[in-house]
Amino acid sequence: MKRTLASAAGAILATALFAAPAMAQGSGSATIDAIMKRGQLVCGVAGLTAGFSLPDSQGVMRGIDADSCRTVAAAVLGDASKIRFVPTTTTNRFTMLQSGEVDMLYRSTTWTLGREASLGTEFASINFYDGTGFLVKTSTNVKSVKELDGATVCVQPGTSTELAIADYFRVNKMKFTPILMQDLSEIQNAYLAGRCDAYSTDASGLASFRSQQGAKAPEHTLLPEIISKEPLGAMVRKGDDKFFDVVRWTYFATLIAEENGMDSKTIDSFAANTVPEIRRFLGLEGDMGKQLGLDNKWAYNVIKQVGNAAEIWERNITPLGVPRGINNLWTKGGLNYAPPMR
Ligand SMILES: N[C@@H](CCC(=O)N[C@@H](CS)C(=O)NCC(=O)O)C(=O)O
Repeated sequence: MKRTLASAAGAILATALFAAPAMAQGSGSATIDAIMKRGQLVCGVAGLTAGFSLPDSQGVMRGIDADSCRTVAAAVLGDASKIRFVPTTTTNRFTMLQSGEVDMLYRSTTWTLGREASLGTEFASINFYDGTGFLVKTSTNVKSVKELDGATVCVQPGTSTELAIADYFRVNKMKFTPILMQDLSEIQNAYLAGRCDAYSTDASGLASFRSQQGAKAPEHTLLPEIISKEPLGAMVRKGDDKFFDVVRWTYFATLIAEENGMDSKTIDSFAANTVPEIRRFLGLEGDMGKQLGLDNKWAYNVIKQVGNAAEIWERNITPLGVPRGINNLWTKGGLNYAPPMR
């Protein structure tokens, strides 16, 4: 009896302690409160990868990760431009998120069990279904990863690529020597200079690198094997469910808009539409935004200012020559499937 009372008291105290900070804050989300207070979303990106996040000649960050960050700024602040991009590396990205230096990451980061179970972080969305690939010099005439037994492979440390290659070579009873380099240009130059037989990272990253070679792109061949699943997405800190919901549903909003044929150019023409999900999407009924702790125009702002999932893909990834494939909507043979907005 005594023990029961004590543990009940403990539970009440724990609840009170847990609930106290949330009650003291406006939105119930420490992250959203911080974003609102500074009037800016701080989003961690790579900052060096064409198609993902790379500043253009005007210094504006471009890419699917940059735009995915912008969707969250549009949802939370009603303004996609209220954002600060913070470059992160493959190794410091997790501590930058854990320490609160960034609110979230959209940084070609693969969702894995380890990263969710042991880092105090979790994944709210997948904005790119990718896989590990290998790039070799066309002149080597290597046609398959199976020919890479004993090869040296350039790979960035702290990546899931490292682990995927180790698994693949082990399964296939092959050996390789990793050449680990943190700095992107250093590793790419090492590969170009012939210091490794292959360069491995997400196939999208290889397509991005190859496209940056311009006229010399044909000198590099992407081998046909994609040896792992690399679902890349938004990473947030655990313990802030409201912000998690916002990031997740902001991504779903870009899919639902595409499903319904709404894009940045056409969305205003849906104002008089009578389809219930479209009306809820536009904030005309249902208080979807309010339920998330946002303005009811949140999803409208996302699409009007940044675009739907197809627009974001076509703007950023199509120029790399990467077909949408499994990144299409489920209705077009892809994996992108959003739950109902109701
Ligand atoms: N998805 C993998 C690999 C991430 C990765 O290495 N990305 C590369 C290429 S897509 C990158 O961002 N390089 C740019 C940089 O390091 O600044 C992971 O999460 O570990």
